Amino acid sequence: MKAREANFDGLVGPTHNYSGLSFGNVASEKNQANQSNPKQAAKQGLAKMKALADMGLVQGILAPQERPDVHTLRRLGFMGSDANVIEQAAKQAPKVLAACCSASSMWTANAATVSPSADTADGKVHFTPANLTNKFHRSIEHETTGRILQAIFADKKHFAHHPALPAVEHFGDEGAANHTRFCHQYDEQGVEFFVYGRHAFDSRYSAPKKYPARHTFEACKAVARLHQLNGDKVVIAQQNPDVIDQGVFHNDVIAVGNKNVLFCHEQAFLNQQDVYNELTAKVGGNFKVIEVPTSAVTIEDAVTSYLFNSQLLEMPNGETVLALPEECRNNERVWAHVQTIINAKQGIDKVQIFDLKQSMANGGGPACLRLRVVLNEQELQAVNQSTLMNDILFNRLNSWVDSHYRDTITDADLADPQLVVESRAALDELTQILDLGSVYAFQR
Ligand code: SUG
Repeated sequence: MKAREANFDGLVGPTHNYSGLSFGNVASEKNQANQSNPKQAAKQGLAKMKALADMGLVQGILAPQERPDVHTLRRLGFMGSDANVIEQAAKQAPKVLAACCSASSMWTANAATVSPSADTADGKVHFTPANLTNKFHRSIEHETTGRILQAIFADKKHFAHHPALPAVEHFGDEGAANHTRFCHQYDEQGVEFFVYGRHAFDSRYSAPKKYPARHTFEACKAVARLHQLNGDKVVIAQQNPDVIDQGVFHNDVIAVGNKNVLFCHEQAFLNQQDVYNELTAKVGGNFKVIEVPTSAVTIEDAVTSYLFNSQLLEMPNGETVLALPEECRNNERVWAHVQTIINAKQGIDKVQIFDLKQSMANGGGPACLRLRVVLNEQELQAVNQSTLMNDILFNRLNSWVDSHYRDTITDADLADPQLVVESRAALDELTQILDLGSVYAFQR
């Protein structure tokens, strides 16, 4: 049965702000305490979703999470009314409050790892929400993420949902940001490519020295087991620790793949040639690597432009489009190399530029904002149809953003108890629009 790749983008939540929460993510650290614009952020994301839907692709929406996360603040000992909880946290632990206000669930490449039914032994699509243990503000996402995924992919005949891996550093899991699926046709069994930053149980292996390696080898193995993948169709590779130390905090900051194409930097992986060889052997003969040399694009260029945090999209007419953030056009070397790649006709036919500045300033490009789910026709029918983008939903969500979102958020605004009231009102309406049931109820 024919299958297609659907992209589920995270809708930016009403508390989008810059709190410098992600050590190792250069943009997050650099933009700390800058004023954010949640309304613009949400609209930039919606415009990308609409553009992909207009290209004839399946585009879904993942709802934001409830922030400030009063439920977590209560777990940390803040008491009283919701307003009291916020006020106390603002006074005693402003950084903890900021973490509990982050709209970071927008980067749905980190929501989960997804294996299509063609790859799994039981023929179901498998989902494992990522525990995101390395960053406190992200470690509080997976429970709600799981509920949202189950509200969208509800049919047990087609979809299998696992809880997140044990939430400790040994099993640090960042989801699809470190996972790529290669195949010839989407409906055929593919090769699932997992990338990790370090080994948790074996100190003989190298690891970054300056910045954290968020994802472990052991997490990759566990997800491959849970998803019942065939070992002959799995490749597990280590990210180059030196580039993690230069700000490449996820593999999707230095590599992206689709079907039989891997587009990556020459310094992306440890033992890079071995990785190519294993992928070539397992994917099959026409596996193609479009490798970018340091002489053309430095690691710093890659980190600031997010050239590789792009979406490699197969159009209905068979062409491949590379969806890039505007920052790539603003970097002369990167932009020149993009032209070289297109002219070389190596497997990328066109580029499409998106303005995602609000998300980029926190280190989130086009690829961070989307979770890929390959679905056959029956599975696509079984998806909650209210979450699929179309003209009507696009207009409805834009008006929803207009009526609920602020134009600015600064550090000081996070202490405003009114923010939780506004955010809840917005999400209550959104659960109706997207038909999500009571995904936030357990937090109230
Ligand atoms: O986890 N930034 C996110 C960006 C995630 C990007 N995702 C992928 N590469 N797939 C992170 O570092 C910053 C929040 C702040 O500082 O306010 C943040 O969480």
